[in-house]
Amino acid sequence: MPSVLDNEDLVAMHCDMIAARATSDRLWSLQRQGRIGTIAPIDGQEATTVGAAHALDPATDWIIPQYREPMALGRYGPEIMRRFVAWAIGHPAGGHIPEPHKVFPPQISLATQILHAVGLAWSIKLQKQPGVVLVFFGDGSTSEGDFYEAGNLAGVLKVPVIFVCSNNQWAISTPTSAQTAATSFASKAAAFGIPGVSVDGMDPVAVYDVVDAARDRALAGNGATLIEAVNYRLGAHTTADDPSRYVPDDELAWARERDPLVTFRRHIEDRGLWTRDLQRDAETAAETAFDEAWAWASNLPLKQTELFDHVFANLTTRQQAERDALHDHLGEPR
Ligand SMILES: Cc1ncc(C[n+]2csc(CCOP(=O)(O)OP(=O)(O)O)c2C)c(N)n1
Ligand SMILES: [Mg+2]
Repeated sequence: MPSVLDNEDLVAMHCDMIAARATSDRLWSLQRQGRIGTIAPIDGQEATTVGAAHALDPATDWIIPQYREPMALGRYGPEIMRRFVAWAIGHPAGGHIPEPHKVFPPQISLATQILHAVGLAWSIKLQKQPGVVLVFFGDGSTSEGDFYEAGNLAGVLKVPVIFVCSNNQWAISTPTSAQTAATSFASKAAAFGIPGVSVDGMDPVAVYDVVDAARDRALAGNGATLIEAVNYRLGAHTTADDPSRYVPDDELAWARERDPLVTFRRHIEDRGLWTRDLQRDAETAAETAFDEAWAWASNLPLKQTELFDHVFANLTTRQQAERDALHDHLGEPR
């Protein structure tokens, strides 16, 4: 499949991957300094996220991330990183990304966001709005009932949704061999009556191409696609994990050879699009962007009762009672 990406796109994708890795490293070190809570690094999954995001139109297409992807969504603007850093600090407001940004908050509760994606895509279809919904989830999420419910409904309703299973080979310490007996995660699409495709998730252009095709299909009214992006988790599951206890050394060494930041850099250097100076400039720009996001998020006033905002249009009676109790506990007026 010929890619429609031009040289500028390739460079932009590489810059977004550099920014994602820099963000991952900075958040890791902030956690180690005790300045933020648990964080899940993205190392190894940059090409999957960046390639997919570049196939979308930020003006019309929604992204529903899991917990790693927000740091690789530079294409959707600096607001996404600012809010993600705020979320990492512990601001409830970090979970709310204001319009016109079409990005959902990070999701920790596995697979629940896949249902949200199908619901959103259904509403887009009913309201005859332009655009598609792309949802990220991991290999581990495919063992959740929500994945099957969402996939089934998407198939029946023919909604404009793109499922991207970021298969990083691990669900914490559970390897894919213990996750499924299926030949691939993409093969699960057969049960939903939708196309399923496996792609090299360490290659942003390959991911771009399959997401682009899935988007065309969705926009033409032909419904959902399941994409399995095969990559490798190069780091720990989270800052609370020690992968050296279970990831085989030789397997990790093999995966590191395929690190998208190394291989894609080589690719654009070979095409005469990239130099050592440009690499240094991009790394500096990524650090500056993180500094700005950190400064913004650190100065955000903490409003814990925001926890209850932006969940439902009208809170349930029980939620109202819980919010009132939190106000009272904090000594704030209701
Ligand atoms: C419903 C639910 N069950 C269990 C967990 C605990 N948990 C957090 S991350 C994780 C593994 C997820 O693996 P995968 O889906 O492959 O995503 P990855 O972290 O590898 O990107 C588990 C079991 C959770 N967050 N939510
Ligand atoms: Mg996984």
